[in-house]
Amino acid sequence: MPDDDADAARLSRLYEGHVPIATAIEQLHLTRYQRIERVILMNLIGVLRPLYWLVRRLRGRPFDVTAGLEEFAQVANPTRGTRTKESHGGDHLTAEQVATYERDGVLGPLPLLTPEEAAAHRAFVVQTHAADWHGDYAIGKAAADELKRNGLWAINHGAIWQERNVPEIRAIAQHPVLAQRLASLIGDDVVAWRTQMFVVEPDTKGTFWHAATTFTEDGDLPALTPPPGMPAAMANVSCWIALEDVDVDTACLRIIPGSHSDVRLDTLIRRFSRDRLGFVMHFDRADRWNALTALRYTGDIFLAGQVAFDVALRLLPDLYESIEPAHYPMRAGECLLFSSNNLHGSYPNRTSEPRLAMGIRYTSSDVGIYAGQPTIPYATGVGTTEVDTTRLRDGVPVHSAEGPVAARDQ
Ligand SMILES: O=C(O)CCC(=O)C(=O)O
Repeated sequence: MPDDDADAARLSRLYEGHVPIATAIEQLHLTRYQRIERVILMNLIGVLRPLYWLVRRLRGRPFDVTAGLEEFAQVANPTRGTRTKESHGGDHLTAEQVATYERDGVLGPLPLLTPEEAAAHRAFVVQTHAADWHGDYAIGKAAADELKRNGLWAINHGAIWQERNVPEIRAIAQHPVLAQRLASLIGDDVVAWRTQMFVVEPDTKGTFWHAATTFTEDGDLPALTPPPGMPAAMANVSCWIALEDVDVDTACLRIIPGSHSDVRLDTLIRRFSRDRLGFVMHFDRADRWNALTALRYTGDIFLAGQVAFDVALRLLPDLYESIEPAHYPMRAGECLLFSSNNLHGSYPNRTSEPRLAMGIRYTSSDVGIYAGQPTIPYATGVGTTEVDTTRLRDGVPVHSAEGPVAARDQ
């Protein structure tokens, strides 16, 4: 097959369930003022670009975003658990399941809650959110108010339920079955560092492809700091619990199994956050138009992410070339374990009901959590196991001869 056809086939596989960025941008409703402002800004950037590159060249700061990326194309991701079903019984994973996780970075669906428990939990989340339950938000009141003003406030944004110590959430995060499964992957000191609800509203697009190793999405500082020698893709295991039956019409997850071993996209995105202006100036006119629109007029980070994804696919023509997206229809209460560095997203929700899922992110007690970020008072106050927060320094566990700070899974 000629290269162009291969590229087109790869793109159409990846884009199944999503609209191309140009269409998505065209479909946005911008006010007249925003449209005029956008044209002015585009022209301004167009004029400033040659000047920008001249200054940059004179200061000896060339722009080579793909330099050295090859070394991130195939990273080994060994798990750290020592307990398996064969050695410790119970709900630990079998050695074969652990090997599958190492290869694919995804395991499941696995049974967890009953459909009745999932339905009850779903109702609890919806009611609690609708009651505007805590009135102050982990993302900050100003950001919450802005989202509400723009009609964008969703369950996702209340997001970090765990920090609020909600017993119903805590009970699921500490589920003993999950603790044992995770111990087979993470090791004996499992910490739930963040819980979140994921909603896909009725008749809307699903979550666009993304990957996150150390979760810098909330700012420039990574939420997780793995210890030396731990591959970033193993710092986090995500557990995604379906709160109703999901399939390709109801926004089930899509994942590219094995893509957690190719951290080029994540590395590019981190380079982007260190040199935003350089990247934007590097974009061609169409990409600048799309990026400007998404970032300035929508607040939709996944739309901006789609621009970055398109650019990354062009810069790295072999990215995800030989790996196939898989989709994961699930029954209510089932869970999927996956490395968040696997490229993942979801299908559109073509029904009239919101699709709700609960996400729990787990790590190991020797990984720094929100290190040096004073705004999160107790990131790991609750988890599958308890963390002794009195022994956290700047959010990072302080180790001693007595061993790790988190209790062991029972
Ligand atoms: O539920 C979704 O649509 C996306 C989930 C996701 O991004 C995650 O679990 O990290």
